[in-house]
Amino acid sequence: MDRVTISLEDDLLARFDDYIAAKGYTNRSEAVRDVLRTFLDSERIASSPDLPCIACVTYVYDHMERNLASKLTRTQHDHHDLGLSTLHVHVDRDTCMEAAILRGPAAEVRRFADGILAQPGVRHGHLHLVATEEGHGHRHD
Ligand code: NI
Repeated sequence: MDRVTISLEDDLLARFDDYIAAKGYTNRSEAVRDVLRTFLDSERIASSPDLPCIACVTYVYDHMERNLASKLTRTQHDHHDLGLSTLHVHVDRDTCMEAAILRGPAAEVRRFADGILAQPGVRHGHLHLVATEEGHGHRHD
């Protein structure tokens, strides 16, 4: 690991220190590494539609909303090659939350997620995309 020294304006550093304290970081280096990684990965994903990704799309919806549950199921079947697993939670009498784990090229995963999140009645949608390196499989032993 290389050591680098950077200069920051006082108010920018103060904002950064407030942020990392609120997030529970105990040192700046770890926080800077995480911020850089997040920024660079999102730039890479945005500029490389074919980049292999793993993703989690989460959303909340009302299962009594007309045809919505079957439309969401239809969308998932239309993209069965991208979906690895879906977790469904019955939040209360009317509300459901789903978390779908997807794997595929960044642009296709985003299109799939957009197709779900743009449905009328789907709320609190969020897509978390993480770049994976193809051919860098790992073992859990
Ligand atoms: Ni439900």
